[in-house]
Amino acid sequence: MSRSICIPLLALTLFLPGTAPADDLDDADGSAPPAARRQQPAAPATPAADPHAHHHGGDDGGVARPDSHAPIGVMGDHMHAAGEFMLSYRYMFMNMDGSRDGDDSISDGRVLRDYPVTPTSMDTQMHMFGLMYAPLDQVTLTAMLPLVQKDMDHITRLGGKFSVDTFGVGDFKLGALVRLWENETHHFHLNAALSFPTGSTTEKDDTPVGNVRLPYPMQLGSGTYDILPGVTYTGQTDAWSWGAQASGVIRTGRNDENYRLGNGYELTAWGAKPWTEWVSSSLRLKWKDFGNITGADGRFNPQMVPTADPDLRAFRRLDIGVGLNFIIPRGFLKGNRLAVEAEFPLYQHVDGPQLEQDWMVTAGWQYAF
Ligand SMILES: [Cu+2]
Repeated sequence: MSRSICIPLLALTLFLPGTAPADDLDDADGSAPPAARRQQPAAPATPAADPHAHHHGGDDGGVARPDSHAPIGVMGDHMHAAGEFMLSYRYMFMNMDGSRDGDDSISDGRVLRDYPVTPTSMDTQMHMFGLMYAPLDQVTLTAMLPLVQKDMDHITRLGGKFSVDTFGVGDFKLGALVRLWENETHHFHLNAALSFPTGSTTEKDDTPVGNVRLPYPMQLGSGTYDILPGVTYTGQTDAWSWGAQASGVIRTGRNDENYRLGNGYELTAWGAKPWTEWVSSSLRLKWKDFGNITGADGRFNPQMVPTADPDLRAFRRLDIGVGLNFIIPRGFLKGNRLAVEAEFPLYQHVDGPQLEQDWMVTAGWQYAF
């Protein structure tokens, strides 16, 4: 996946003026050692490619490139130099509207032929607070705490409508990024994290049958300790940057409600272009594949509503994402990053009936010190 994106990007850069030729000019007098050359201020459209410049941001005028961080929807994409901290906040909004079975959209009426109740739409909002700290150049530690809000609308076979919502802390994640290899252009690291079952799996709300426990997709956490392995590659030239990440979710055991959510994995690859010293744009593809639930919460009746069926949770989906990254280049907010990314499905398949994804947007703030 990374190859299909990176090779055209690399090929393109060979033909762009101001990248390779500029280096040749710098080399002409033969006096500037490579390290010194990298510190020189670069033209606005081709900021310096120093892999570490982005977090030093000292008095030398060097501030990070906007695209030295991945599109904001990617987690654990970059590492920090020893001694650095980074605070971050992300806001995510995900919209699901209408049902789907397999590859095809189906009407609510079609679902109501088999079930007395069907969900019609769902909004998921997440406030994600993050902290990064690098004890060593080769290791960056990460902590993430999400606040989750979910809203789901339903209709019944008899024509009734009702909504349920949940809000609270999601699953807390603690992880480490470990440098595998890097040179000036290419960087590889390992992602390893553990997800703690801090999010509730027993959320209730009012429904036509009383104040009852809500089905699987309305719960706030997995209820299990989950292992999150991954590997990340990023690359950068003066004119472009790109990257790819493979990550997985491996649930362990079963939760107190006697089930575990499906395991899954995600593959993503992106390319980004800095336009000025303070803004870059990105294009990304993301493939996500998650399985069904093992076991079941005995309180649910899967004949009642599809969301209560542990065998109707699996999905696989290809999303395209368009994003913007900003970094404030000077002034007292220098080094603050703002970013936004919107993602839309190009393809999705579900074990249905199940709600289908329509779009999601992620906006975030990051600051390293
Ligand atoms: Cu960071």
